[in-house]
Amino acid sequence: MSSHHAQTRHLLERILSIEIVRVTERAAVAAARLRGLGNEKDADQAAVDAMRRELNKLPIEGTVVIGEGERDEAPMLFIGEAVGDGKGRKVDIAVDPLEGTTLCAKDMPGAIATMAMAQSGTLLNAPDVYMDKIAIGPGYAHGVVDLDAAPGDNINALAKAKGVRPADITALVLDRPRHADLIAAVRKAGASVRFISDGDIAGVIHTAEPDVTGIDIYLGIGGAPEGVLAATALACIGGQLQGRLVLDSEEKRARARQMGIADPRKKYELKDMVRGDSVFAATGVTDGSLLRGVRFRDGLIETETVVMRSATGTVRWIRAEHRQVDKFERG
Ligand code: VTB
Repeated sequence: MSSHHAQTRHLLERILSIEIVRVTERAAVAAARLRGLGNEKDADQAAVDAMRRELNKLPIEGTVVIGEGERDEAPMLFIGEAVGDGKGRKVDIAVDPLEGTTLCAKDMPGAIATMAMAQSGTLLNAPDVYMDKIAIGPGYAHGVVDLDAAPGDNINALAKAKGVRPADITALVLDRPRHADLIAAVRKAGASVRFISDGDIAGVIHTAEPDVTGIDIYLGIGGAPEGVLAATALACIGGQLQGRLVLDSEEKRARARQMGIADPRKKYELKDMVRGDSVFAATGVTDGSLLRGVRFRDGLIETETVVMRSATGTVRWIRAEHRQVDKFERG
């Protein structure tokens, strides 16, 4: 590639990393209009429609590799859908237009609109199934914790590496019956468990700043799409993440095979989920621990977004005031 080419490519990536902020902003605002109305589906659809509209304005030839459902289901941003104006760079797109639909419908903390963009062919193409995950922040030797180690051993290893007692370790876990054994084992090792009802992308991101969040490790089974999105964030801010798809039926294994997954038991490292340069963005829908939610004021909409680039590790927090409210919402 000529240096001129390399330069334009670089420039384009830099521009795109700001452009994607518009995408999550609009999805967040659309969903926020339906906060607290008890209708998860409508809120999700509103976020999807806004996200698609904005994605299609980007100068990219994008393919959704992490999305919601398959082609013939509800008109979601489906896996395989082409997005962008079709004229720019080929990129992989991962979306979770409304992460925490229940949180939004109940106007509870932590709903976000999120997406990631990466070099074409570099994101794990995961079906919409569960993923068993383990994540810690930056600064530890690789492999200090492991998905296949006993939870108690992971807590002890992490405490030792951090130079604290297991009692000083806090694990974040989704509050689900399926985690009963995991929770018991973590507590038996002496660590404490903090629960979230939804929203494990933010949960994984929080492990990167234990001093601020009080969270040292994320453990348990959540969505696979959320796992890949969290991986794109950690690829920017550092930290370790391992995941394994939960392919517990022949139907799911067949679906995974079709997406190119030969080994249904494969343990994915972060670098297997995100193999190239990526950009991650999230905008708050409801107020949360990661981001402030959308504020509607007289003639003004306020949003807060975080956008990260893996190539440089830059993290930007963007507080925006949108003034042409009608235009902003109509697209
Ligand atoms: C998690 C969480 C999501 O789904 O992935 C979780 O991050 C896992 O699924 O916000 P179950 O709800 O079936 O346990 C969400 O809670 C909702 O999409």
